[in-house]
Amino acid sequence: MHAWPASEIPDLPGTGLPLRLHDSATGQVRPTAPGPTARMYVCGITPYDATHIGHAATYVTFDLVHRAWLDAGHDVHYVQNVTDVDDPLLERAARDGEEWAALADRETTLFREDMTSLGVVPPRNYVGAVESIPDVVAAVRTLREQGAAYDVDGDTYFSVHSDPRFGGVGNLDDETMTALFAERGGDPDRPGKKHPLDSLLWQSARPGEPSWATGDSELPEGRPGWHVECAAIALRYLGDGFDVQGGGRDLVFPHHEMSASVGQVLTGSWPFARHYVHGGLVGLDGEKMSKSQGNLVFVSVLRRDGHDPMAIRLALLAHHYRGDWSWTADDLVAAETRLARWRDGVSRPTGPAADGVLADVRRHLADDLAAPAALAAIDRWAAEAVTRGGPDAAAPGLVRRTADALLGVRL
Ligand code: 5CA
Ligand code: ZN
Repeated sequence: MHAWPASEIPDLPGTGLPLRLHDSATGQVRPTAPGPTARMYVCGITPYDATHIGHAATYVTFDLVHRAWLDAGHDVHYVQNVTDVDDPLLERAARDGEEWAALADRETTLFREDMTSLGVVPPRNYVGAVESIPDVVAAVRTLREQGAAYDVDGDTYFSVHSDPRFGGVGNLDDETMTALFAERGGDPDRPGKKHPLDSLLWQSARPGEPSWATGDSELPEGRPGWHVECAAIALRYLGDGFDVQGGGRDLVFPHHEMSASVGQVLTGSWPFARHYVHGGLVGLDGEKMSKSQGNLVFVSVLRRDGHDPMAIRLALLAHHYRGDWSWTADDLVAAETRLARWRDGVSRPTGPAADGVLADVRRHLADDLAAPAALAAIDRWAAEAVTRGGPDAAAPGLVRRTADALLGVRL
C-alpha cells in the first residue's frame, strides 16, 4: 500500500537530545536508545469511518517521536498498518450495503489526506492486513509447529501461556484482562478454548465474508485475526526488539499484549518492542470519542469547515499525549489565536534572539514529549516579538524552522 506524501523537514542548527518516553510495560519514563536506525511501529486505523480527533492525536503524538529522533540524528524506520479486513469493517459495510473493500479504500484515502494536511511524516512502510496474508499464514503455521496454536472448530487460536512473558505489557490481573478481552473484540467464553484469553489467529471462511486460500492443507481458507496481523507486519519490516510499539491506550490490552506474545513466541526472543508507548484517549464533551458511540469530530469535517489544519494540530499539541482529555470547540479557538500570534511573530523582519527557544523546545520534547511546555516556549518568544520586537534578523526564521521541524507546525 502506498503512504502519503512527505513534506520537507527544515534543517536546524546542532542536534536534538536523546528522547525519553513513558513505557507502559515498566510504568516508567525511560530513555529510548535506538541504534543508527530507530524502529517504530504504530497501529494504524481500521478504515470503516473517517479520522476523528482521537486518531489524529495518536498519530500526531508518534509524529513527535519521529521528528525528535530525526533531530537527534537517527534514520527512522517507521511502519504503520491498516486493518483493512476485520469484524468492525465487515459489519459497517454490511450495515450500509457497501462492498467492504470499497469502504476500506475510501476511508484509507481520506486518512491519507488528513495525515498530509496535518503534516504527519509518512511511514516508510504502510501495510494493509490483506496484503500481509502470506506473512500471517506463515506465522500461524510456525506457531502451530511450535505447539503454540490449536484448532477450535476450524478456527486457529494462540495459546497465550506459550509465552512465559504473557501479561508483561499491561501488567493486569486476570479478571481485568478477561473483562477487557470481552470488551475489545475477544471471546473469553467460546467453548473449546484451552484458556479464556487465548486469541484468534486465523478464522475459517464464513458465508458472505471474504476469505483467502492458505496453500496449507492444515489451515483452511479464511482470514487473519487482528493481533497476529500487527506481529507479522512488525517482524517482517522491523524485526524483533524494535524501539517503539505505539498506539492509543485502548490498545494496551489485549492488542499490544497479544501481538507482543505472538512475536515473542515466533522469534524466541524478548522483548518484542523495547518501549510500549500509549496516548491518552480523547473524548467529546466528557465521553470517550468512539465510532460505536457516534460522538465524533472528524478532521476532514473541520478542514471542510475552513479550519486551518495547523490550528487543528496545535489544538492537539496543547494537551500532553499521556492524559485523557475532551475536545471542545474552545480548543480550536485557542489554537487559532495561538497560530495567528506565532505567524505574526515569525513574519517580522527581526525579533528577540531565539537560540534559547530551540533549546527549550528540544529539551521539553525529549522529556516524554512535553509538547505543552514546548508550545509555551514559542508563545513567550512570539509575545515578545509582537509586543516589543528585537534586533535579531535570524530569529524569526529560526523559530519558523523550529516549529516546523520539531512540532510539525508550518507557519
Ligand atoms: N486497526 C487497529 C489497530 S491495529 C485500531 O485500533 N484501529 S482504530 O481505527 O480503532 O484506531 C486507530 C488508532 O487510534 C489506534 O492507535 C487507537 O488506539 C487510536 N484511537 C482510537 N480512538 C481513540 C481516541 N478516542 N483517542 C485517542 N486515540 C484513539
Ligand atoms: Zn495493531
